[in-house]
Amino acid sequence: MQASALAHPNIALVKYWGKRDTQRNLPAVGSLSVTLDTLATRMTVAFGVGDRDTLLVNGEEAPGMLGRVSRCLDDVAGADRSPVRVDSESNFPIGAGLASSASAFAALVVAADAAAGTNLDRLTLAQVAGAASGSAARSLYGGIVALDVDADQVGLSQLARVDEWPLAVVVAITDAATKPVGSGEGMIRSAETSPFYSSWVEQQANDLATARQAVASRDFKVLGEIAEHNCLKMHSVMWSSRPPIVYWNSATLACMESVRSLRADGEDVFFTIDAGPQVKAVCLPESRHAVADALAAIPGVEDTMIVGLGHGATVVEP
Ligand code: 2P0
Repeated sequence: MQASALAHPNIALVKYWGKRDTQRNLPAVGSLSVTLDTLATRMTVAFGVGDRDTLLVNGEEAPGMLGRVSRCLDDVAGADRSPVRVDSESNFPIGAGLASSASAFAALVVAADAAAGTNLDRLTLAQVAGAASGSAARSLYGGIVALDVDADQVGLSQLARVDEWPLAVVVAITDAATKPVGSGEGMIRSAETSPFYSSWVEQQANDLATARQAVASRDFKVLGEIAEHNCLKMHSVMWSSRPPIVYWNSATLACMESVRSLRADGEDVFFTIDAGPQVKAVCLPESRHAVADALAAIPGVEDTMIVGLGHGATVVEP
């Protein structure tokens, strides 16, 4: 009763920020993302080990995350399941705005399903992962992915496979430390205090429709315009929350400026930024080296990585 799964983080181009139902962790808005390759979380789940659930993250006990993990395992295998030992290994910084909870919970549900032999379909696994961490639902799928929300559940669709539109993403790390405000707490604060929150929610359907159409017609320019606009709106909601939620540092701003100037020089690139100070520059593959070189030269950029688009979470050999 043991299995392992591998999942990649995903980066939203149209963002999820806000919850319709905090109890069930139902997003207030739909979102659209790209699943990455290279960065990955490998999760091993073993049922029937010990007399209580245990969780190791990169070899260290992580009691703070255990409640969320145990509830997610209940959703897959039933509350009467036996105790579980979970081992999680990620090859990138955790809790720093690189979507580590997305790859972690996507890998967790796939490994738990295989270990318990429950054989749930992909959409159900995505919904279970999403109940633990909203963005994790998207990492069950590869390439370009849309998450839609209706009154009481999320739906997912793959808009383009990896080989259908092989975009590249340059990740610029400007501070790998754990973020000061977690996403879940930040979303609740924004809904309660930002005067811009209701407009953010209202406009999301339009942004999603524009981005979906841009993906369908492989229109990189339109996709970039809507993604940057949507990202800046989300951060405006964060900044206008009380107390404000500011994830950026001066290198974050310098990277954004550099992306604009690369674009003015003819490179096909746009930026997006999540709940952290890292900048993700999405580009057509032919622009990736010029973009990575420019971002790496910015003072305060600690590291850059060039990644492609990846596949959805899968079972792997233990
Ligand atoms: C996203 N983020 O769409 C947005 C953009 C961060 C900024 O989804 O509370 O860890 O666990 O459902 O999925 C990060 O939030 O939040 C996130 P919970 P999650 O990628």
